[in-house]
Order: sequence, then structure tokens, then C-alpha cells
Amino acid sequence: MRIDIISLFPEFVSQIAGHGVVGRAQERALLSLHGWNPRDYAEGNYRRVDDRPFGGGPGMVMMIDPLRDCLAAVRLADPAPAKAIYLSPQGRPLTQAKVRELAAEPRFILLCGRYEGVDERLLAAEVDEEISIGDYVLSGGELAAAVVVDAVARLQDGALNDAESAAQDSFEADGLLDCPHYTRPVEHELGDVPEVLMSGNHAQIARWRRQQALGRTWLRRPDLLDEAGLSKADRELLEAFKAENPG
Ligand code: 9D3
Repeated sequence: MRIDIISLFPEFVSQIAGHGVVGRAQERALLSLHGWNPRDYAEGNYRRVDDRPFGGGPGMVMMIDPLRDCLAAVRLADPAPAKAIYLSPQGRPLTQAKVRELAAEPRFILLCGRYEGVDERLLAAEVDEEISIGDYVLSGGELAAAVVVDAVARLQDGALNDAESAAQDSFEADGLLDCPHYTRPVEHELGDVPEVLMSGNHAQIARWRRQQALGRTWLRRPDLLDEAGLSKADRELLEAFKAENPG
């Protein structure tokens, strides 16, 4: 898949994307990232990309034409049609469902804003979708773009190693929080590893982990449980957890 990133700091995103799963996906040619700077499409000695907001007020607004010409160049660079996505606090919150949807596209474009944002006319004419990564204030869209790239890259076939893929299969599918994890030593000043994990009884271990995942989701993210579609066995495991751990 190809992702084009339009940003006044394109190297910011490629830096983050050089490491870990995203770097590996690029090495394996599962992913190609291309950075584009609207300043390269701006006119005049000053190569202005922003101007003062009509109506007054603080901050600056990104101008239409440098972004529009930059977008045209991005589209020309590859014939495959590409959705243009604007990263913005006004966007729909990113979810794993949206990540899966994007991961299935052959190509898309991420537009990162700076300052107060982008002239609304450019958004109306050129942008297909707006995405936010959550209800907190960032200084620009670049970190949000890096989040989208990371989440999408790890879903490309062959991007994860076997252990990572197995972990993905068991937990990502059902929308529950993860169970707790332990490693050596068995006994420690900070506490002992739960007995069941050393029992060698794989069915019992799987049951315990499922119950922990359900219980922690109930305690920390009850909103996720409503969407999870629990089986009768799940509901029984959760009731037993509640009986032992009153809220
Ligand atoms: C403090 C500036 N705010 C005025 C009330 C508005 C504002 C403008 C631009 C707030 C943040 C930003 C820059 N943010 C992003 O570009 C952004 C973002 C975010 O801030 N939070 C969550 N997701 C995203 S995606 C892009």
C-alpha cells in the first residue's frame, strides 16, 4: 500500500515511520510512504503557506493554493485513485474498524494541518474524510498521521512476525482489553505469579485469561463490553469475576 503525507514537516512522520513494524513493512515493500511539503508549491520569495484569518482572531490559517497544488502533484505521482484524509480535532475519532478499512485500500493521502487549521474551501473541495485521534489538543496533524500509519502498517499481510500475529488473532478480534501478563521470577517482593499460569492446564489457563480480559474490560472500559457481543460462557465468566471483585 502507498501512503502520501502532506505536511509542513514531512520528515517528522518519516522519522517515526523508520522504526519497528512500520520500518519492517517498508523494508518488505508492503508499504511505501511519501512525504510532501506544501511550501514547495507556494509562490514568491517568502513561499507563504499561511495567512491571517478573516473575521479576526488569533493564529493563522493554511492557504488554499499551496495545498491544492501539492495535492494535485501527489495525485499525479501515481495513477491509483486515493482518498484524501484530513487529520483534525473536528474529525471522527479513529477506531480499529476504521484502521481495518484504511488498511484494505491500495493507497490514501494524509493531510496534516498546522496553525489553526486549513481554509474550509480546500477541505470542502478536496477532502473525503476527517479523522481525529482523540479528545486532546496536539500542535498539528503529524503525530496523528504517524498513529494512522503505524496502525495501518501492522495490518498489512506479512508485516508482523509470528508471535505478533498470534497475539493479534487472539485479542484484536473481540474488542476486549488484554489480560495481565507475567514472566520470571515466579516469586518476587512485589508478588507471586498466579498459580493457574504454572498449572500446565491449557484449557484452564485460556479460561482464566478470558475471564481477566472480561473483568478488566468491565472495570476499566464498560463502554467496550456493550459492543463485544458476549457468549453465554463469557457472561458466566464475567459474573464469576464480578462476584470476586466487587466494582
Ligand atoms: C488551540 C488551538 N485550538 C483553538 C481553540 C484549535 C486547534 C487547532 C489545531 C487545536 C488543535 C490543532 C492541531 N491538531 C491537529 O491538527 C490534530 C489533532 C488534535 O489536536 N487532537 C486529536 N487529533 C488530531 S488530528 C489533528
